[in-house]
Amino acid sequence: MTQKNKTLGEFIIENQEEFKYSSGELSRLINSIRLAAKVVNHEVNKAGLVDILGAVGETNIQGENQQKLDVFANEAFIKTLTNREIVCGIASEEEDDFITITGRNERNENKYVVLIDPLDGSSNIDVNVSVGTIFSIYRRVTPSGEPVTLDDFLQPGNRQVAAGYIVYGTSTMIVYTTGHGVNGFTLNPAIGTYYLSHPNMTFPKTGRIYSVNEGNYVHFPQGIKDYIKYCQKEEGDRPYTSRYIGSLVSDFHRNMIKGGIYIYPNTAKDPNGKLRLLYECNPMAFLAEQAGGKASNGFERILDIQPTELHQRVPFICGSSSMVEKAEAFMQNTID
Ligand code: P6P
Repeated sequence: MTQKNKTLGEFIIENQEEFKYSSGELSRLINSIRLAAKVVNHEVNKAGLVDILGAVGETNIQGENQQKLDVFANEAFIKTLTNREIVCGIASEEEDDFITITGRNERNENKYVVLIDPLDGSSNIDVNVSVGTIFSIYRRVTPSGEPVTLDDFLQPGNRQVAAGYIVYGTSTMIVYTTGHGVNGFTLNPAIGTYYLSHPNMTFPKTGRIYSVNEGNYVHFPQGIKDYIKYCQKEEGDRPYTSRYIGSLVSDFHRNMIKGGIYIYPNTAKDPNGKLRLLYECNPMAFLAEQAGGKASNGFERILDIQPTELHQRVPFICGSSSMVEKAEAFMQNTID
């Protein structure tokens, strides 16, 4: 079958043998994420038409206003993953603690846990700018059949078995990896089917786009200030172009296609950075590396960081490898 008219379902079946140890569970897990994404996509696309905009008046553990779509997306993914009894535990940006999934017989023999940011970039919802869902999948480390513990979730990103995102943009796409490259699938909303539209996605080694919220410039570490000035300097192929959507999934997706770097450093408001390690940085870092890019906190590989808490934040520099290396050199003051 030619690449261009392969569906996500056909792709999963064709690549089943790549999910080592999996008895089809990982395939069923990706399929359940596909279903939940369609449910969320339907609501996101009509957000302006029904009274689903605006905050529910509550805040999540991040201290952020919860948007109604945040709550809807969180419930959609948790319900789908729970009903299909494919995972033994779930952690979500919208949930203070992880959720234990017990099977019908109270013993859950499933071997995967999922960590999700159900609707990233939600501050863009009310202004009709693209948002996304980010997911990260690990094999549990505690004994099968027992309730999951925090140890199952606090695994370094280099232990992920799969990761991906859904971008609800001008078109809805699922982009994911199981450790064998990155592939993108575009939803045909007329028939509710995802088609392989972006096979073997790869980050260009370099690029001319930098994505950072320069409103926080005065609070950036000196190395990031120096890197931004480097991007803006008239020299060689510079100045670069500044593009910042305020939605990690959208900025990442554009940079992976065109080449570029995304930076969210520590700031006065977020001394450890704003992005969460477990369900934003690790999955995006896994995708970036699988696509030939890089992801670091300025000093070490994101995927090697040993997590210490569920909602911990880290500084995040991610994108084309040569751009990330240059930013790291400024951060480590080893620029020549
Ligand atoms: P700021 C959205 O809240 C998010 O987590 C990312 O999707 C986005 O890149 C970033 O925060 C935007 O944060 O502080 O620039 O508005």
